[in-house]
Amino acid sequence: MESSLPSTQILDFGETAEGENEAKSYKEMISTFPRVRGWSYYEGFWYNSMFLEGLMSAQDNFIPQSTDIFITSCPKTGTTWLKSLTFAICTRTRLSGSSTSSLLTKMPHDCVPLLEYDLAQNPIKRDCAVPLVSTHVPYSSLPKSIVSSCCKMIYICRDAKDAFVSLWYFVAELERSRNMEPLSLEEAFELFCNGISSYGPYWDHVLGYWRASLEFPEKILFLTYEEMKEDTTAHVKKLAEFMGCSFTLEEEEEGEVQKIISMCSFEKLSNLEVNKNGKHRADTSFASKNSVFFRKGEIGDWANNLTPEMGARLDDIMEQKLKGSGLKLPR
Ligand code: PAP
Repeated sequence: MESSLPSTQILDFGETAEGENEAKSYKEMISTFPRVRGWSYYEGFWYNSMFLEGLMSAQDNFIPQSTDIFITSCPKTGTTWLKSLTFAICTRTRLSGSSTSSLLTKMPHDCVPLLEYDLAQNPIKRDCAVPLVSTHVPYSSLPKSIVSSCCKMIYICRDAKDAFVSLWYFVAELERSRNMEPLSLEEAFELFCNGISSYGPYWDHVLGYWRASLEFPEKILFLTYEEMKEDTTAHVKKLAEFMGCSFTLEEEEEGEVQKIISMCSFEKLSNLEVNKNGKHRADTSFASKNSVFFRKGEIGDWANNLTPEMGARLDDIMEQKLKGSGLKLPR
């Protein structure tokens, strides 16, 4: 998740009167939606109002480039890592000699724009040479212009327990930095198990992309954080192939795949000056430290935070919800 935002935050839809009216009408519509804590319910999912306005605007206005590739995920499932890998893969041929990757000086979220925030409206300011757009929007609510296009999508998901724990730490950290009282782990867990979390229900988010990936396997690549961790080399090659920029034999012999893996590793990225001390959306009222996007980067940290009973409860929920789908998430 890009950030937890005050629900009253006003999205800047541009300076035109038309843009202002549009923002106002989305706000009016959102104010009529069911609401729990900071989340509003729309088309079967829970959203922070800020991103919901962006989504509604994107549904009305966004037109993808035919070459766009969408990096899709529910919050805290490996987005930052996937953004950095795909960015490094598709920009590698641009870099020659003394050039260095932007990933060394910009945090991955600042290298790949977020549909429901950065690109909520067209025309937009973006580096059109980088064909990457990210989104946490569930498959069923993606703008029709994306779904009906030939654009490819890469989806990443993760064990629900680890995703929940990662989300809880992230939101708690952001809320503390805004002098807000964070939800307790137990309260947040109860809500999560009832499907109430940013872009949740988590299982419906996963299932939407899973089913779409079965229907359109050439368009949607479905990955898990755990399998990426287990064999990163094979997955980086798979990503490049899927994105239409496979590594050449020469590149492989020169260690290009390993260079990308090492540049995008948790250790490398989390120790860069920009990610240790930089700020994300620094000039906005909802700025966050880049470091909040890099916590542990491990599989199974849930066990240090949830009781075995809580873990078993969420596993059972996931099993029931995914039953019959053919998908088995790591646990
Ligand atoms: P986002 O939805 O806010 O973009 P996202 O990147 O999907 O967050 O998830 C953050 C998780 O990815 C964190 O997991 P943790 O809380 O369990 O530690 C974060 O540490 C982890 N992460 C960030 N960068 C990397 C990376 N380069 N390699 C592996 N894991 C990473």
